[in-house]
Amino acid sequence: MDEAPLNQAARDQDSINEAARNQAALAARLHTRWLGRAFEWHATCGSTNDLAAERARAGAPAGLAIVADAQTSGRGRLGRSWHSPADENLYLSIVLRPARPPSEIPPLTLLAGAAVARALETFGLEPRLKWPNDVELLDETRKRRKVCGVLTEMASAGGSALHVVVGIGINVNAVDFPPEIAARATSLRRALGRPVDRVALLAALLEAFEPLCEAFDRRGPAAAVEAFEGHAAFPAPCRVTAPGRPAERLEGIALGVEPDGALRLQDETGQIHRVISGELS
Ligand code: BT5
Repeated sequence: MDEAPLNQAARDQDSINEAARNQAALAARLHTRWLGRAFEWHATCGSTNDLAAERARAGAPAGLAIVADAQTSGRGRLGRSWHSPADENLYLSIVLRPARPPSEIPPLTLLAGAAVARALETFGLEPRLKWPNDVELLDETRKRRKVCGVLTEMASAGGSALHVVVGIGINVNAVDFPPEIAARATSLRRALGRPVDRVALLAALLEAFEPLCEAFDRRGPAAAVEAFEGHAAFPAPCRVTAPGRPAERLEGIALGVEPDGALRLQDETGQIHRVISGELS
């Protein structure tokens, strides 16, 4: 028999064992009441968001968390891809069932960003949130680099949200990035100069997110906007382009976030715009 398939089988088994160890380590140290109490840690999958949606459709409870050590088709917004190499980073999706109407769901992205920012602060970092779904760190030249992205997806029917999947990708121990993102990405390890325990980071994130989710259930988008603004730099000069239409752009000063989660932007004539979606730079 050929040796290569045997080696591959041994490596696959190692990954499965490692995933099981991580899942047990998390269960032992997690102090949440419901978020992440139901938990799956996979060696690999296509996208944790797809797996979480599948579980949600099958009736999974709010708070189910799915983590993978690697994703073969990690996704960003608008069909973009999320670089998801094995064993270095965190790829997490959480099933939520907020008691809020579908129109109030998009600000959950802001809320998740705030939870990530709070978790990163416990590691001594100073994260900044970029509307709507990026968490950034400053590098040694004070340039902002993306360390995390959030992708929120919802299934609704008859005017209510059936379930929401909040996907969070954090660059934890990655040192090198592919050329197309190398100038804009960073990791916790790059920022701190030392590796970070992914289980410890995950526990900090779930513990930060649980009370924010409860506040969101009670108060809706206002809770998300408040949490987001606590970690965002406003006012700030900015340019917004329409997704896929770089010629359509708006420049001015980002003043803050509206009660429904839209970005409030003042152009050079003083006119105020509400930006519902777009790319900020
Ligand atoms: C996002 O999209 O930033 C949302 C990313 C969400 C990823 C998580 S991982 C767990 C869960 N499962 C999934 O399949 N997805 C979620 P967007 O704003 O569209 O940004 C995507 C862009 O960020 C790409 O087009 C690249 O330019 C850049 N990018 C890709 N991978 C990156 C990485 N690892 N670090 C920093 N930037 C990256």
